Amino acid sequence: MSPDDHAYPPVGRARPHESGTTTVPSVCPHDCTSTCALDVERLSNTRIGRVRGSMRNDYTAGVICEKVARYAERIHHPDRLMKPLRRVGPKGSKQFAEISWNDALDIVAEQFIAKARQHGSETIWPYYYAGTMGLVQRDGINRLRHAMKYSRWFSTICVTLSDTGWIAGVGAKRGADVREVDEHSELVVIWGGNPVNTQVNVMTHAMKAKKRGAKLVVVDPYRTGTADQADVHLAVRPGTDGALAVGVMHVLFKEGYADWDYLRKYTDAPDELAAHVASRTPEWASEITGLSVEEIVSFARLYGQSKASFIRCHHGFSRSRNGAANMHAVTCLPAVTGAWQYKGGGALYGHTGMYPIDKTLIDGLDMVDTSIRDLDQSRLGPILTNDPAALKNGPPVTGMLIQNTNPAMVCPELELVHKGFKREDLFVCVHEQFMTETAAFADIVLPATMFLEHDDFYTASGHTFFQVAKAVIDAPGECRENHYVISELAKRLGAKHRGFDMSVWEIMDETLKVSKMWDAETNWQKGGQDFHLGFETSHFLDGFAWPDKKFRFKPDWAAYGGRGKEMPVLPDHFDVIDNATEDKPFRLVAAPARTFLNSTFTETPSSQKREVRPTALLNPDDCTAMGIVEGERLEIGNERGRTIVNAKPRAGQQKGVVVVEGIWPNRNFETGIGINALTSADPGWPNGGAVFHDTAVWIRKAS
Ligand SMILES: Nc1nc2c(c(=O)[nH]1)N[C@H]1C(S)=C(S)[C@@H](COP(=O)(O)OP(=O)(O)OC[C@H]3O[C@@H](n4cnc5c(=O)[nH]c(N)nc54)[C@H](O)[C@@H]3O)O[C@H]1N2
Ligand SMILES: Nc1nc2c(c(=O)[nH]1)N[C@H]1C(S)=C(S)[C@@H](COP(=O)(O)OP(=O)(O)OC[C@H]3O[C@@H](n4cnc5c(=O)[nH]c(N)nc54)[C@H](O)[C@@H]3O)O[C@H]1N2
Ligand code: SF4
Ligand SMILES: [Mo]
Repeated sequence: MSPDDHAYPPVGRARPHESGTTTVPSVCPHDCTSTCALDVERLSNTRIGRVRGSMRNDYTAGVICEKVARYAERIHHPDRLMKPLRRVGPKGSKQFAEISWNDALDIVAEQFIAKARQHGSETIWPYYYAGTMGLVQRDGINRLRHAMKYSRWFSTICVTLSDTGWIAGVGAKRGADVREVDEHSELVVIWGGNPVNTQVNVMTHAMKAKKRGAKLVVVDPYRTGTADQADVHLAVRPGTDGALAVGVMHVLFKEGYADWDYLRKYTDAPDELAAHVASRTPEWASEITGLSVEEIVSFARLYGQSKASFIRCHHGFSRSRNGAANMHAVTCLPAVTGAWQYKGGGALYGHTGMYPIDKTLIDGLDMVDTSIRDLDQSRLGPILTNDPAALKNGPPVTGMLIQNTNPAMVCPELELVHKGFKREDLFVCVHEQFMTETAAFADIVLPATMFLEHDDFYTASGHTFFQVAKAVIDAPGECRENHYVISELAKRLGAKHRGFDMSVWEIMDETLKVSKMWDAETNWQKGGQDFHLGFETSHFLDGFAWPDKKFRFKPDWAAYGGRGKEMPVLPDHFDVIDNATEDKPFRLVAAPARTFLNSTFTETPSSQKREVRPTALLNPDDCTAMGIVEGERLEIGNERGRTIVNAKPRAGQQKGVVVVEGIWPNRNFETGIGINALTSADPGWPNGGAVFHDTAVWIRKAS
């Protein structure tokens, strides 16, 4: 079969359409909870113009971020990979020669077969993440994994801690709809996130509420663009949100803001909780969080007095060793005041658990063999440097296929990741849109399509629509979609599953049919299917998602295995974070930058220009005490690594907190290695999850 027979639309080619400029619908595929509905200006079969937020989706409501509005800059970038490449110089040297698709795929298959023969099938570890959130193009790699009994995937880099912490109390990954905020919320709390940078649509809705007179509170260790918009900014110490939430609950119970009728009907252990928080005073919380007693008490009163209070729980505050415990503590607040009962009240962390989609065909779930080891995505450094525990005492990883992720920039303990990628006995194939720092380590590089060049469908986390998107333009050069690579490798490896013989569109249609959802064409025509569950269910007024229907103040942490038994029984400050010490007096938050999306968009000139350079934001008093002036070169480091950044005093964060925004390319640092050289691959409690904002560091003037 030629590539063009393999899929409809023909691989790398959009459906036929009229010539001239038209506006066509699409969906943003990037790793962002907004999953915006887009209107794309199509200038020709091969070029796009402006990208706009669509009005057909009332969550997107016509607004998208600046980086995707300028997508033409990324999709038509002169540095896009166009041809398959074979490494001809040392690993990481970027010396490559062009090669045909057939030869490239043959080499990958031969290498995987040879490595598996030598070490067993678990020696191959397909490695991916959410560069595209499209379910077929992102997750098809798992079908190949399971068909070949390659090492399984323990996905930990993003949502593990936050999912665990949310589900521990609520029971399911869903919540109240942010669209309610516009008209109904009296108070909006943006907790542990910076949506001005990371999901602009939350701001659309929060600002509509604010215009009506609702109050906006932001809980974040530094003065973000989001905090700038707030009535109240609570600049906590990183990793102490559990203490803040518990201190707030103390006031809620003490001052009569607890709704006992609600508590008795909807929660598991309200009396125990009330007794427990009685000893956790605002003074106690102040000591841990660094906030004043007054700040804690007045926030508690504001929260208690507002019936319709909406907490938008973000991921940022879960990226600590105690992140799941902190997320759970925050979710206890609306259960104490009964805010769930009101339109515009309650909380949302994410909606993805609400879609009825059956992913068996996409992921090959009918072939899973649980006796095969799973490896922790975030522990790539220890894994590639042959740490026996990280490898679960199994064979070394000697073969990798990497799609949709750039671990040489985004993973913690980056020194180990790079050391591992240089191993001569490791064969790596990277399927990418650009010559990323990960692709530079590869033996074979394959050029990938972008979302406007292939079909796919998308769940969302921030809203409740399920959206289908069709290719808008033809793929440039020899770029091929992920599904093509997976299916072609399957043929060469002898992997058997019907999914490898279907087109993306066929996979979508069959998946939608078995899931009892609209078929792909209908979904596309109508601009997405809304799975909103209605007020009652989305506010858990028909019960929380547990057999006894009660919110859990006492989660069954032990059920998660790992170190669940070590966690506090009731919400508390769980002190397992990387606390500051005399040698490492600063706590580092490695926060997202506005115009980078993880490492994506670091290749576009306008983003590079806006973000300027790797910068350390410090409390002005710390700068004065250390004699540091703006722009000064600072060495920042710990036992894992060190790098150099430029100082910037910034009011609105506590002393002893340092913030470095953005996953800058390693090449942008004098040391040749970026901020993730300092972050740790330690798994969070109870059972894993990356801890990017939980890092003790020292800071010195660079020599
Ligand atoms: N522009 C841009 N957009 C992005 C991304 C990006 O890198 N850039 N990344 C995308 C991805 S993969 C994700 S998962 C989402 C994440 O998006 P969100 O869920 O919205 O979370 P973040 O904005 O990452 O949260 C970061 C904020 O959390 C704060 N924070 C860190 N530690 C703590 C803490 O202990 N307590 C509290 N209260 N706050 C803390 C940081 O200071 C920072 O301001 O964004 C996506 N969108
Ligand atoms: N310091 C620090 N580090 C972090 C974080 C942080 O806050 N601070 N956040 C963490 C989080 S939340 C996450 S989710 C991870 C994300 O880390 P990654 O998943 O690595 O995300 P990106 O850096 O955006 O890389 C995605 C890559 O996929 C490629 N890609 C996009 N679409 C396709 C496609 O259709 N096919 C193929 N083959 N490739 C495609 C893009 O070109 C890009 O290089 O980073 C983590 N790292
Ligand atoms: S806000 Fe998020 S989903 Fe929307 S266009 Fe930007 S990156 Fe895409
Ligand atoms: Mo993420």
